[in-house]
Amino acid sequence: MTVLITGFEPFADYSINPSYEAVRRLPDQICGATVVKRCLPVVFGKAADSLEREIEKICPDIVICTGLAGGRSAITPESVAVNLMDARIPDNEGQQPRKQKILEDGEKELYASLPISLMLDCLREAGIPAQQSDSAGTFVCNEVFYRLMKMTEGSRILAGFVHIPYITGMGKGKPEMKLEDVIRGLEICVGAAVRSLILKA
Ligand code: PCA
Repeated sequence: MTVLITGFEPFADYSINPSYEAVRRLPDQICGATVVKRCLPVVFGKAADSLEREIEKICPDIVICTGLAGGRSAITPESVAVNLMDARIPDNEGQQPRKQKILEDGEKELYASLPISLMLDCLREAGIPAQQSDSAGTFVCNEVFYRLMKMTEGSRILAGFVHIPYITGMGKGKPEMKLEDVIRGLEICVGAAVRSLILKA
């Protein structure tokens, strides 16, 4: 079994992006599955195009994309992606779409196929703050999430998005989590997805 997990490069004024900092430190095997890690650009269009190419190349059974949601105090698996790009800040190539659809004829919403409740149970059991989120925003993370769900629609691939909080030293008064806890949290999310797929087989 193969899991593709992605984080993002830094964006806005941040010098690091904790999503990729955590992703790149994950073990190469989790619950017997091979873990492939990639870093996506914070650029509308390009991030999802690059994800699509990786999915075609790697043929993963599970895809988990992760990104930073500064200000949140828990690991937050996202339930739903919306067909909307509305950027409050420019992406890393200066694009700033306002009130635009991702796919002209696409559904309004697409739902994650990851086992979110199981992931939340496992995270909480390990003492890691965790909560379902019902909004991945309207920036690059949501676009990647929406296009990921479109790409994997009707397939057996389990896919979805997990937002993570600031890590220690980044929050400037906003909630933070230790990098080790974010890594452990993502490892738990991957493990839960792998086990649920094994149970389905
Ligand atoms: N967070 C941004 C984009 C990249 C990232 O890590 C977002 O939530 O859209």
